[in-house]
Amino acid sequence: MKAALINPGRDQKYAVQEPLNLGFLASYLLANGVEVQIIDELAGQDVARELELFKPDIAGITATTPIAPDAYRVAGMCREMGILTVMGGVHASVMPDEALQHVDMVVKGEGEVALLDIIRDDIRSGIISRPYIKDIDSIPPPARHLLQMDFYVRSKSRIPHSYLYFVPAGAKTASVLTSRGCPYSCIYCHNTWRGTPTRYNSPERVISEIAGIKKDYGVETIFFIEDNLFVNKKRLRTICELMIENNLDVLWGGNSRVDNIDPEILNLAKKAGCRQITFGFESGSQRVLDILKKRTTVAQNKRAIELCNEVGIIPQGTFIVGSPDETLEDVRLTMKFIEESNIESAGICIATPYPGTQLWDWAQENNLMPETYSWPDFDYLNTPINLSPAIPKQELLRLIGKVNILLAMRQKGRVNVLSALKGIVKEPSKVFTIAASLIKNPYLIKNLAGRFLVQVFSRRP
Ligand code: B12
Repeated sequence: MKAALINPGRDQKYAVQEPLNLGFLASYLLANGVEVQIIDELAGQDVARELELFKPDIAGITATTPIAPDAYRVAGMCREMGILTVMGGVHASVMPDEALQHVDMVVKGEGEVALLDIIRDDIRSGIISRPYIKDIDSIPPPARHLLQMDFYVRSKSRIPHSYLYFVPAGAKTASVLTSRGCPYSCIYCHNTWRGTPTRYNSPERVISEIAGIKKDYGVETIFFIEDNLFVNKKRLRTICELMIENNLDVLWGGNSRVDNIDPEILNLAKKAGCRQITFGFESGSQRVLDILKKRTTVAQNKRAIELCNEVGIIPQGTFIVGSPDETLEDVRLTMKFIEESNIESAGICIATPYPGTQLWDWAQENNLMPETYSWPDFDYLNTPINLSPAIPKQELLRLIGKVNILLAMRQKGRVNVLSALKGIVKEPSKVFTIAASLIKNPYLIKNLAGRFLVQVFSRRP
């Protein structure tokens, strides 16, 4: 039995990190005797050509919401070739009926066991879900040898302004996922682990996986992509101690909530190579943090930045504007927070009601859904649904542009004009795309100027 796992999509802004989800599915299938290939359209592979060569019995496609139309296009191609087609991932999990119109089968939630059952039991149609895997050490590390690692380790050079801010220019990078789940329930978030307890890989497994990646791909930096690396401090402490003991010599970053850190864990993490923590700050307005059910305070946001700066870890983070009932005054508080906090790197996005989230339900209940919308617009800046009618979207974009410029001005380090120009020379067609968007929405000018400046000034390693 041969299975092809496909990462669809052509918008390379999404190609920051390797699709570890397909890596996990592949390693689980391989361990159970299935022949597997991963085809990564986002990394530039030609799906039709690879399918012709591999001739799989089954194709499995992953998708987040903005990628869904690409996933459906690829599904159509697979079915035309007579291949049994299954879709999984966040979008198919929350919109299974929609996805089922394009494929033979949909997997809801965690995919390893479901996909193996489909193959072993020759299931050929319907919506399938299986209980979650309790011991995630039983899933082998992602089959990175099947991923386009050469493409992804160069992520920092390809996309210098991504959130991999701590990665020195030109350094090789890779990602790991060492836990599944999140015990919190912020209203803008949906992930496939909903309803399952948070599960962790053992510290020993984490160390051996990272050591293996270093050896196989020569990476100097690692990002832990899980929702919250710092939520289980006991485990993280052991991981840090083992990193130091084993002289792992890797610089790393990860995500955390602002209330999950303290000076002790930060000092140990720094010693073990931690150089960046990405926080979901979300807002400088307590009213908005409460609306988002974030269960954090503005004071905690401020303290997290101070603590990281004291220890020498870059506090990076994301902010949301345009949340339900947000007013211009709330947005101003967020801008003031960014101005006063001396944070160097941050991402700001417009509240986007992804299907499956409480925000989505809120938008439906309050009749805020437009008559038509398309999934690719669900990308944080183009959101087709305005959740805060008190602030026009153009005003939000104007304010985001202003903050981006402020952040760009703060970047320390050397000027990297050459790499920015190289980007334009490599893809001249981008100039036309940008011009078209600007004509449609002049407020984007400020935004782009800010992003361009962020790209031009990159932090000294
Ligand atoms: C790391 C990450 C990224 C990274 C890397 C993504 C990548 N290439 O994997 C980057 C920065 C590139 C990124 C980008 C984006 N991300 Co992101 N990201 C994440 C994060 C934190 C972890 C993803 C991950 O690897 N999870 C671990 C894997 C193992 O889980 P999984 O993908 O759900 O896969 C399991 C099941 O879904 C299922 N499955 C998945 N695919 C398939 C396929 C088949 C055939 C089967 C059977 C099963 C199956 O089995 C898997 C293993 O059990 C998640 C949050 C989260 N906790 O998942 C957000 C998350 C996936 N991202 C999200 C979003 C919105 C985005 C962006 C749209 C943001 C933007 N505007 O730029 C883009 C879209 C990128 C894309 N290619 O689609 C949302 C998706 C919401 C939605 N409805 O679409 C999430 C859920 C965050 C959230 N909670 O809101 N992201």
